[in-house]
Amino acid sequence: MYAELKQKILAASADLGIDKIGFTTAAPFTEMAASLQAQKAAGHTSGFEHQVLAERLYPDKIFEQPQSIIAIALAYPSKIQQQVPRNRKQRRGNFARASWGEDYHFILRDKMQQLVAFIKANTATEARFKPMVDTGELSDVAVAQRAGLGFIGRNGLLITEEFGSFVYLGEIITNIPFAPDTPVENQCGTCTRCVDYCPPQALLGDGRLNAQRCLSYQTQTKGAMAEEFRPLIRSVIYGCDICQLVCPFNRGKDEHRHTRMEPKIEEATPVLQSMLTLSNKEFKQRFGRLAGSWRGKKPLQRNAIIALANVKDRTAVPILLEVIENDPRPMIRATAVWAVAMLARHNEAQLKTFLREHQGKENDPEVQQALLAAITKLSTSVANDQS
Ligand code: B12
Ligand code: SF4
Ligand code: SF4
Repeated sequence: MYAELKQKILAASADLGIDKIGFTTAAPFTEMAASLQAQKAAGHTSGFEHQVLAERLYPDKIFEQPQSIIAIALAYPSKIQQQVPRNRKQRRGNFARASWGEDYHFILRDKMQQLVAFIKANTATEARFKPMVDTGELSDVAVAQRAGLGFIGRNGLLITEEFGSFVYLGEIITNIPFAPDTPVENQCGTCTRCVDYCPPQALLGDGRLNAQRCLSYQTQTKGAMAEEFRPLIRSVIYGCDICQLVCPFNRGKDEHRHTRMEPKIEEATPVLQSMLTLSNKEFKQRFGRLAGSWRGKKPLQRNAIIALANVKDRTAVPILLEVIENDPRPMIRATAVWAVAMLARHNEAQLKTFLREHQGKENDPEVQQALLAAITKLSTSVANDQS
């Protein structure tokens, strides 16, 4: 009876703009329990995961009498189609691909709502549904893998045959007992490229990662970024795509199936200096619709300051000095002090004088510490220059 409905869903999903769909049982994800527990105990989690372990493992803890789970994937672009303007005095930063176009949570929620409406219209059963994407209880990659959408690579991501890992995932728990599809086994073979190329060596090698070391996580924290990670983010101010870009399964994959996912240049690759003095209103207007704005403007501004130092944009020094003098947030001032020291040439005595004068005005211990480190750095480079 439900085999026919499943066939109808498969046919309709393409019309709804769902790029891949699969079905699995609502059985517990017990095989993940040990890994989830061990990762938490080792301090390898980010804190962004759903925190109640039992609800991650047992679908019946979050849905009354679940019978199956429908998993969906939507493919997103990996290349910007327009020419990004290049200007040495207006260096640009980048958002990772998962933050291109409109926030994917909205797009997937809409698709799942349409799918639910279609199923309701095509069944006489008292059908119930619980859709989720990213912020739900379940592990999206584990559901997708079991539903046959693809395999989980050494980079921890779900890799599909058609679109590589450049897919967003969502799932719908239901009381309809759809027949499950066949899970896809790991196909990494002897490849270890993602593990080898991950700049902070965050990947453990078996599909798990130390999220605390992952640059994607590091760009999303609200406090100061540890100095170890600052040069590693280069010009990326949100997320990280390296373990996807080096993956052979992503070679040549660049899908443009959803207009809402198309990146706009000024959003996806903003001029870094233009980000430093944004008001809250301007920030919301420019970046509010991106997935990467979910933590607010402070982490992105911190990352933009770090990126300016990384790309060696010396034209940014005046605006950074303004930030040090006027920005009310100590973490932002401290990061700007660090960036100024990174951008100073050996003999920029003027900058040292500015920083020394600012020491007298600064009340915050975090900024005082950054000032001391910056002045020491500049003094050492001057001494080295003269020797
Ligand atoms: C928290 C989180 C993060 C954290 C931690 C990531 C992580 N791997 O744990 C941070 C902020 C670092 C992050 C980064 C990114 N994320 Co994220 N993230 C999540 C979130 C919310 C939960 C992940 C989770 O549960 N981790 C649990 C920890 C403890 O994982 P673990 O025990 O190591 O478990 C892993 C293994 O056990 C393995 N596993 C589980 N079952 C099985 C079964 C088999 C057979 C095998 C081999 C392995 C295996 O996979 C598990 C997850 O990696 C999911 C959405 C969701 N609700 O699932 C999105 C999600 C995983 N993220 C996503 C994306 C796109 C990213 C980024 C690419 C974004 C970017 N460009 O910066 C990076 C990639 C980093 C990476 N290599 O993982 C997508 C992935 C899509 C895909 N194709 O797989 C998801 C699914 C969101 C979505 N709905 O589309 N993310
Ligand atoms: S997203 Fe970047 S930092 Fe995180 S695991 Fe992948 S390559 Fe490493
Ligand atoms: S880069 Fe290699 S090891 Fe990593 S996920 Fe892709 S195929 Fe697997």
